[in-house]
Amino acid sequence: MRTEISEDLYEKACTLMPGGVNSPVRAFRSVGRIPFFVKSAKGDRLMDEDGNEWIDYVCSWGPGILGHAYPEVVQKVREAVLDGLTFGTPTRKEVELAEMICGCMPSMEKIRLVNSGTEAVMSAVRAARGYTGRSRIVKFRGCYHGHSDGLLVKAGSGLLTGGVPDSDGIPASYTAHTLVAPYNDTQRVAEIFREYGQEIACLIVEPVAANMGVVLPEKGFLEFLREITERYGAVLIFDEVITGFRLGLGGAQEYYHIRPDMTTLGKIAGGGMPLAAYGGRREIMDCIAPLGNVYQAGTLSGNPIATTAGIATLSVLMDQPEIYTQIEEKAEKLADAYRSHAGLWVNQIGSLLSVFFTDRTVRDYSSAVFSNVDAYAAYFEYMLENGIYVAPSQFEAMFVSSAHTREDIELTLQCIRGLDMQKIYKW
Ligand code: HOZ
Repeated sequence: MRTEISEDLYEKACTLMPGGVNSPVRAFRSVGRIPFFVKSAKGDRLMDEDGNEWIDYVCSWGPGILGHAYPEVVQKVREAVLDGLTFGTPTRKEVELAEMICGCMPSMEKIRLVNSGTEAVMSAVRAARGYTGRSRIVKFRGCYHGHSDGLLVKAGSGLLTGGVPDSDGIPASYTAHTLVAPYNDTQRVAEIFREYGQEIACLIVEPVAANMGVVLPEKGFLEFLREITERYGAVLIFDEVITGFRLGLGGAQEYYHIRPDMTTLGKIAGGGMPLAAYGGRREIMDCIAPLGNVYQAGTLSGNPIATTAGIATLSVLMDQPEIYTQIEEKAEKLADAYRSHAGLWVNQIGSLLSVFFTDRTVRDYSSAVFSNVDAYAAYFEYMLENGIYVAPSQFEAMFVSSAHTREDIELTLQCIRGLDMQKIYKW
């Protein structure tokens, strides 16, 4: 594998950007190597500056459900660009995309388009606080909801491997209203509500956690969250930035038949462009300016190129709903191959999966962090040497797309079967 050009770029990048990157996990630090620099991508393949090519199971951390450079999406974006890049005015496409999203997720009676998942969550929490007139929020240990101040408490994703439990630069007063419970622990949630119930504005949860690796909600967990938030008049927010349009057109809320009060979306909703959304019950959304006093705004919100990519991507998924069964089947095959090895725990749902380097059940943050991250790093290196790119961290998800070909899935299966666990674990 040639790495000279990526090495040079990385050296220069490190003089210009913190850690040489624009988002921490991309620096590959938790797998103990330097990152490759991608030049282009097509279908299920990534090509780097040195001419290496990988089968990609990161898919830009989720948006790439159709693979890279999907022809219809690219064509629509090309056409849209000629009409102008940004107007800062309402457009027809915003209305079209809003209608599509609300049609897929009926719990979103009204929606606001923003630019990133972080912005969507931050705004949803503000709306919930404005609506209820309460301050406290409940989140789960290991669930990641973007990097806004109040939510960087026991968060997942890069924070699990970055060596800092939470973030510097956040005054304690900003997180004083954030209460944290272990994922899947209904008893602890009940205790929190018994103590603070009348002060809780909202409870936010990834209905399938995917930022401490993939962790599934246990039977009754989401139902319990629905019931207790309703009982105490708190807003239930489903963070579906990853699961939205990934587990199906209706996301995790359709999959588990739970109607949250609010939902946050990103990734697939923008078809690979910076677009995210939050929405929910009409009376909550009507608290947002200019109708109400909860302020939230953005110059590039509802950007015409991003809405075009979103519309094009969702149109493909709506026209070909069989994609969901196909990508789930591929993910199941991969999961089965991993499960044939001792010393691994696999969580999989739809086209999302994670392989944890532990033989214990992974059901929450404490069990996830029990994984052997050195073994994960050895596995990552082995996959890379075999032309396969998986997440450069134990605590992220593996994403399967409609572009993963039968041949590439077969190559991946062979590679998984060939894993030498003695070597990986240095047994
Ligand atoms: N927050 C993303 C992982 N859950 C990482 C995004 C990126 O580095 O691009």
